[in-house]
Amino acid sequence: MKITDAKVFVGGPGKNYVTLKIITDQGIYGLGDATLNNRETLPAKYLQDYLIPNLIGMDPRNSEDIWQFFYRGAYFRRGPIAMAAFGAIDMALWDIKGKLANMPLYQLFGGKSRDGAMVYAHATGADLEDLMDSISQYVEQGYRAVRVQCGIPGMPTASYAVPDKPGENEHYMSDFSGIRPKVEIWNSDRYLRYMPGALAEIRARFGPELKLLHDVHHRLTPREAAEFARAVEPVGLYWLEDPTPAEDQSALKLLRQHSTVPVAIGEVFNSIWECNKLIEQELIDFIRVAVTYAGGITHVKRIVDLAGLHHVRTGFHGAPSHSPISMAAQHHLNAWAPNFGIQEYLVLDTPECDALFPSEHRMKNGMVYVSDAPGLGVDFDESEAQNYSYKPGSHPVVRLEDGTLWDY
Ligand code: KDG
Ligand code: MG
Repeated sequence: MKITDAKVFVGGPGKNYVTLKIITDQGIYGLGDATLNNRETLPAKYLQDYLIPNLIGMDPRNSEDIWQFFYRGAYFRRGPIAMAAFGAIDMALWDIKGKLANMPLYQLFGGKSRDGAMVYAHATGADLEDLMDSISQYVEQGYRAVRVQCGIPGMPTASYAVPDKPGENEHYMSDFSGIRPKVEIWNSDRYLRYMPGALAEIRARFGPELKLLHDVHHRLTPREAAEFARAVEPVGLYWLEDPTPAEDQSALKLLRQHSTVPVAIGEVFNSIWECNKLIEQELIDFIRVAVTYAGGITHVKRIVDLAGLHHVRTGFHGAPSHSPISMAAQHHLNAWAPNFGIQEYLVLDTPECDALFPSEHRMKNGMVYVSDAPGLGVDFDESEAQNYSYKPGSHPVVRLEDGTLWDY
């Protein structure tokens, strides 16, 4: 069996998805997702210029050797661009393998460990009352877990994942006004004074059963993060996400000395080499990698197995950065993983998105039910794809009130 061709598409409804289609001499094709939010053209170019010319003629069944060929064969290894490109190839090869075996991927991993996988939604508010309304809407839809973010009084601009005005959407999802970033102003002191009380009010309003998650988005110093984690301990968070910038991994030791709040990290990690110390030293409780930028199913499955040895559960990244193709790969891993925790779920379930990526994966009452179709169980409509093209976009940058650049 041989790979005869591979094509890359960039674009999508309200997003720039990077979709790879690998075609074989037996009429079976596989799909992969190389979307790297706001840098989408780069993995696409890496695929087109370097990886696809090598891929043609290879036997698609040898997904492990192909992964090793690209990873070990690249002298300058790792990084999100390369790992997103390898990840897309790997997903597509697993898709082909599943179709050859006529089995859904979770069967090839070891079968189902659960019927449905719990997901969490993003509740967001310009202020606390706006956030309470947003949480109520998700609770009414049957969600059992919600990430909660709200505006901080006195902050000169909206902060991370918070709309400017009540009722609007969180703005990081859809800023395609160009490649020059907007500026958000941040003040850690105001955040530290306000947010623990706001989280306590949310807990009081919604009771003990609702799982509450909160994302600090890398903005605190290690000492501040330890103070915050200790302050929010009575809230009983399901997790505290990215309390500090992820590069300084020893920062979490200080937090651990002062708090037992569960910590979730890893959405910006792209290899097991960024996860292994945090996992082995049991400094985190949830690993947040995604099959997209962390080298596909082959590599993420290794991370999941390592995490399982150290009581670390999965909480894969699932912001709209990912297309329904990598989300499908995660649905299969979530159905299988013995150490599954939760799945972030922000697939844009619009008619346009469903037309571009038809699939039988279903979300109901805050649970995802994986499709039994062979392979990934998601398709890609090339004629629909002709309706979309690349739109330049950007994440905001963050500055302190005196102009100092801070972590987004
Ligand atoms: O592209 C960046 C977003 O995916 C990120 O800001 C979302 O932090 C995020 C999350 O937890 O979903
Ligand atoms: Mg996050």
